[in-house]
Amino acid sequence: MADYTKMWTDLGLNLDNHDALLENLGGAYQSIFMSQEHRPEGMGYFDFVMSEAHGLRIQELRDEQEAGRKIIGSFCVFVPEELVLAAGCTSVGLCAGADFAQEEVEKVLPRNTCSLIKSFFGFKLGKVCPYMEVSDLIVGENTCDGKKKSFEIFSQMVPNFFQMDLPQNKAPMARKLLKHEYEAFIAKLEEMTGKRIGLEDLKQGIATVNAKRNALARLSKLRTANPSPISGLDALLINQIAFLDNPVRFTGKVNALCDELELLVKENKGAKVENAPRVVISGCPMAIPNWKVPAVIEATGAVIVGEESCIGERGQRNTTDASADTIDGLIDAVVDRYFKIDCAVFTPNQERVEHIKEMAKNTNADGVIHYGLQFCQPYIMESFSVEKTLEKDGVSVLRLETDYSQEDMGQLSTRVEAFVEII
Ligand code: BJ8
Repeated sequence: MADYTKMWTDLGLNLDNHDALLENLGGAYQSIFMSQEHRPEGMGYFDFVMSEAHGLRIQELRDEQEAGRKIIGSFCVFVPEELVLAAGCTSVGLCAGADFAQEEVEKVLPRNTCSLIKSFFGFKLGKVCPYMEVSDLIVGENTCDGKKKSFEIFSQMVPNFFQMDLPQNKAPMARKLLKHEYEAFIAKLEEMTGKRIGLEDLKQGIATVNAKRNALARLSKLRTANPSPISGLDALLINQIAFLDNPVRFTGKVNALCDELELLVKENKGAKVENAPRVVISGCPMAIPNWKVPAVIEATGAVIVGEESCIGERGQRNTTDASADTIDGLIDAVVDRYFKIDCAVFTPNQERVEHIKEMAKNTNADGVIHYGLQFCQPYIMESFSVEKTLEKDGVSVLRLETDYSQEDMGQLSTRVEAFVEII
């Protein structure tokens, strides 16, 4: 990597902390990703993006900023990238996938807060996240109680914060609320840029994001082959990078990778052996660099064939209808697309369990591993009904509850190995 010390200093990062984070991250990446066998050549691009995630990509964002674009950071797949792009801004997902500065975090948050929330507080307090620091606006959403209440504190730590209220059910009034919130978000973006979003801007924003989602859907479909042409770890990595990379370039690279995977499928070549146990992973989002549970699963010889997660199918499936010829019609289409997201903060949330069943069937999975982050009430509560409903249908389920620490690795491996043996 080139020397980015000046850029990191200008962004206000704590260089010692940041060096420690990068060293850790680099080591984990080498041992988890680069040690895999039979990786498609197209993964080279995604390895490169990861190696430059705090370097070249941040430089690009700063160049965009100099050219007048605003950078919008967000934590949730309910924040529509279509609207951000239509406003002439760039969207970045703020990762929250590793523990950092835990002692500092526990001075401002209760200990029994989920790792994901603690993680973004740790990145902020430890001054190690260039994406957070480069963002002109950070959007927080009222989803689970943990995020909603912690944003009251977090919003005081950043210069420009926008709170988005989200519905908790799928009633007509709830849809009205979502539309109201998206209109308020549009107004905020327009105020920041000093420009109104036009019909063509929004059409273009929708087209760019639809193309990205179509490429990711193509990748998902290719994983239904036996043997699957790509490991679950690599597919997860691509889904994680979807939140950081330039969307047009990313789409091109995913499609190029899919061309290669199509050939591998024709030649019956896979990331793992034919008939390897096939697993769908379902539950809390896995933000970069949270690779712990997938690494444990694939170390057993099993292959992950789908992620029912916001960093995966829940976040990326369904495109937006771009056929309306008024701004209001297009905003309605955006609302309709996002209103389908079956996050566990919604109640009731029967669609999610149906979606998991459908994914298990379409991917020919032998079992589902439900991944719940400790203290995440929405997903852990739902995991009981997910298990009951799927097992009634003959699908084996393993419920895991964990955090970002490495302390339970032994116990996790034992449980996952035992599960993989019986499926
Ligand atoms: S749409 S899943 S990205 S809210 S793990 S912080 S739920 S206590 S992240 Fe999410 Fe949007 Fe829903 Fe998706 Fe709370 Fe659970 Fe922590 Fe969580």
